[in-house]
Amino acid sequence: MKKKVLSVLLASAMVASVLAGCGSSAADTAAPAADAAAEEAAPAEEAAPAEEAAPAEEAATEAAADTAAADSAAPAADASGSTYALVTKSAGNPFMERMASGFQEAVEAQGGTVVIQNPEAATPDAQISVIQSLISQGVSSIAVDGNDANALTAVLTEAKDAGIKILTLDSDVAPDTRTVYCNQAGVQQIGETLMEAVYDLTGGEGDWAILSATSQATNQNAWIDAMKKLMESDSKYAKLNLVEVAYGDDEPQKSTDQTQALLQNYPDLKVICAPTTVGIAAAAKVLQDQKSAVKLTGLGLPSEMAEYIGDDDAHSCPYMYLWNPIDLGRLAGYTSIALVDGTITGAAGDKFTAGDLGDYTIEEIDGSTQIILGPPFKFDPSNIDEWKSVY
Ligand code: RAM
Repeated sequence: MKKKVLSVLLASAMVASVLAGCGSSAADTAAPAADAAAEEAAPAEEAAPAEEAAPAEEAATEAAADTAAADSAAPAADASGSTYALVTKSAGNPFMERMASGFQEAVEAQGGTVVIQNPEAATPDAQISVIQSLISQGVSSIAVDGNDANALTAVLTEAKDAGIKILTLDSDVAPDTRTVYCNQAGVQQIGETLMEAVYDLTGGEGDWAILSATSQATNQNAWIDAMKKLMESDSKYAKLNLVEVAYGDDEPQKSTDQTQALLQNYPDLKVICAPTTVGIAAAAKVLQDQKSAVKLTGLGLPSEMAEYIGDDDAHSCPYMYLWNPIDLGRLAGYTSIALVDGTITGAAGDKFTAGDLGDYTIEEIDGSTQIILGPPFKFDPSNIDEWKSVY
């Protein structure tokens, strides 16, 4: 995957509004790991710290030139006359809101009309009813953040039969019901990154638990499976004991309750890993308020987690990871346009330019067609203040 041309503009992104700054991402700044992401080989810890990449003002001119070159090589698509829909996992999730803002910005910049649907709950049923209404509206494309791998098959087939282009982002559905999956980072890479964090924070042995989103969430389940497989296959993890996978359903209160239950049920618990931004924020507050010795890691939004990130006993989360949700939405927006205007069909090898995110090639990964945004990025006390106002 091509390195993003705007990586060096991070500094300006951080002083601009979130929307205006969405061209720069945490993944972008992790440039040295970006090429390795395609191979899903490099643990995210090897990524360059944001501050190494961010203030590289001398590279800004070069980046601007790259952008101009990309722009002249690939004229902006004209998306006017078409309506591009996004169906998020659920309303009230700040990750989804940022993703939606990126989608909207990318599509509207090309003249397209955007419809964002946030289902009331993170369930497939709630998504089925909004997708049915989008079919009635006759939208051109639907980008879905799947609440279930298989339960959306019938409604998405109906949409496809009606001539609507279907793609997924963040959380996939059954591959034969969509054209392509905009994946934030390689599944294996996320699994390895989180497993390594658990190993580090436990000291390599003892009880740990996962606080996930919903039990059907395709993305969380894939990451959890990757972690479990690593534990089974690598003797390095033999002394780690995964006591439970709890589900907070991406609801703050349920995630809080589940965290409290984990603390109560497992007195020897050392670490909770929450691969969900909603879960990690809820768990961080519980652990920090209770001055618990249990440490937390996982996937979190810097804006929600800044007060919990720290190396000392007063903070519950030494470090965590994520990617840029705004850029993930933008990538899905550009992909939607490319599908509707026929630049791509979603087949492996298809190439297109996702605006200033750069050029992408659709890859065949684990038997399904995907576009990978970039590697996960590590947030710790050294960089959290830089990022908390970005997303
Ligand atoms: C939550 C959602 C989303 C996931 C992030 C990390 O916001 O479950 O699907 O990608 O966490």
